[in-house]
Amino acid sequence: DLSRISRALLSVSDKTGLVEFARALAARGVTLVSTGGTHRALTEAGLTVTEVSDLTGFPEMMDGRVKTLHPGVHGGLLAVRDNPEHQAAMLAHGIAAIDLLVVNLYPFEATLAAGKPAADCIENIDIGGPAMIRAAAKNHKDVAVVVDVADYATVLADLDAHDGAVTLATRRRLAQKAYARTASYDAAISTWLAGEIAAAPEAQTFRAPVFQALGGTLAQGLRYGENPHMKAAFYRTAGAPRPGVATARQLQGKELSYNNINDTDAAFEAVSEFDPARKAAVVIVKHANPCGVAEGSSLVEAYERALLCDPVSAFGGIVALNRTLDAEAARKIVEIFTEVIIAPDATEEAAAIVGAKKNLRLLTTGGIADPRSPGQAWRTVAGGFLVQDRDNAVVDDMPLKVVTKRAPTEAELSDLRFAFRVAKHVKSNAIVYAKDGATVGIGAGQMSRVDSSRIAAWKAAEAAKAAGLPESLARGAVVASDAFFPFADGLLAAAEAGATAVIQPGGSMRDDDVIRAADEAGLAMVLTGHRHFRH
Ligand code: 93A
Repeated sequence: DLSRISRALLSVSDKTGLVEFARALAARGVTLVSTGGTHRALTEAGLTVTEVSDLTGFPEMMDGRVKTLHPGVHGGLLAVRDNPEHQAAMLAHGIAAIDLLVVNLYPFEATLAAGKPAADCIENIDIGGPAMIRAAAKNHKDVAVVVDVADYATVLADLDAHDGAVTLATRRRLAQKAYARTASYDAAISTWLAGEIAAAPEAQTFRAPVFQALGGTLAQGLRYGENPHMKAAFYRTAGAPRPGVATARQLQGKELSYNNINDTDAAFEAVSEFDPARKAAVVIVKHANPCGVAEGSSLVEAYERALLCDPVSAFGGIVALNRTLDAEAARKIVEIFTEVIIAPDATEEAAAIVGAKKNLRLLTTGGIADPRSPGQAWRTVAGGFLVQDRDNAVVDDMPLKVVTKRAPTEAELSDLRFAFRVAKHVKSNAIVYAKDGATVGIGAGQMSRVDSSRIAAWKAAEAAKAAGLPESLARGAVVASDAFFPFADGLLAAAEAGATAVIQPGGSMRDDDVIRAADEAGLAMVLTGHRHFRH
């Protein structure tokens, strides 16, 4: 396991500690070989050193770009010492074994950090150094490689402890460190080049930094971002494609905007929660929140019921469907101004009806997305980004716990599940009223849960007025909350509005108060044990 060091090749840009180390090696009988600048430094210190050109038979050339790239060097590093054929090759070509390689690389990172021009950075990309380091590290069974000034002492200590040899354990450790160094070196170069490419004027498309971090392919250049003063682009991530806005086919209409894409995604992800084999479902989205969700025996019925929830907000909204868009539904949807329709597919007749509206976009996805599939979601924060699993929890998989004296009826239970399914797609604090498989009031994005409750109840009353109905749509409805009620007040607001049953995760310190209030109001309440925060 011991490898005696007879010849060392030193080629270093950072000459810290070099002379002392080389002197110590020479004192232990090691023959020294080195490249131009290193050679100069050592001879000036009075040491006897062979020039690498003596090994290669070539002078250093092309501004030093080619100095050690030669079999005279690489043969000496790579030859397997106990392999007779390798030994014969060394003999035949006059190659001398190199037992110790000491290299630190052209200072690429420091040149970059100093803000030097690109040409200087390029010139500081070391080629021969990494080649030698990788060769010596590969052959660490016979060769020791040092890439860090801090390891000079390690090597000397080994030599002294083992009669001029370096142990296999040390050689392996040094080899590992060597590959870590060449890997980080190349990564620095690659990152720099990626930045240069992105910054170049010929890079016509804006590349969001987040894209650089995550990788992906350009789906669409965007005119601007959330606001006109913000540049933007749309990228498709790598990996298994998920049916949705990124992979959809746009059959017609003008280009999607940044906000359209974001809203269309929210709408399609929400509608994908509804199994098309069971019922038709429609989600209408405004500003990334559903403003109406409904199931129906047909798409047109589902659409009309979804629209009833909040016809004012639905104006200029995004409509997502869980089944092939048919002519009947298309005819109804185009009656009001809509930005985007997204569906698994569209019949020819439906596409023609939509086609009469030049600006309305029609997107087909080829299927719906599996709400249970795993995946990840990213968002940026100042100076970093957050990664989390996508929320793939589905209410159908949650064991519901009845906590009130009254258990929900079958009809209530079905609506409770529907409402919780929708609440998952409403920004927190989310409160959703639902009745007969349709939302009737949605309270979204409030900082206080009781405010969301009040807004949802108020929306349900407004919807009734708009439809010319005498009674709030909240009357006889059920209500879902994306997270627990911290106090009874939010629940009482729902009871006051006329709700009969509640679904919520539970888990508040005051669950008992909330349950008591539900019992007093005659509500049925179930707990899901799962929260659906969406911030
Ligand atoms: O330009 S290189 O990539 N071409 C080479 O063949 C080569 N061999 C060693 N740079 C090369 N080196 C590097 O030169 C070493 O990695 C070290 O950083 C530097 C030492 O040069 P000098 O001894 O002339 O100061």
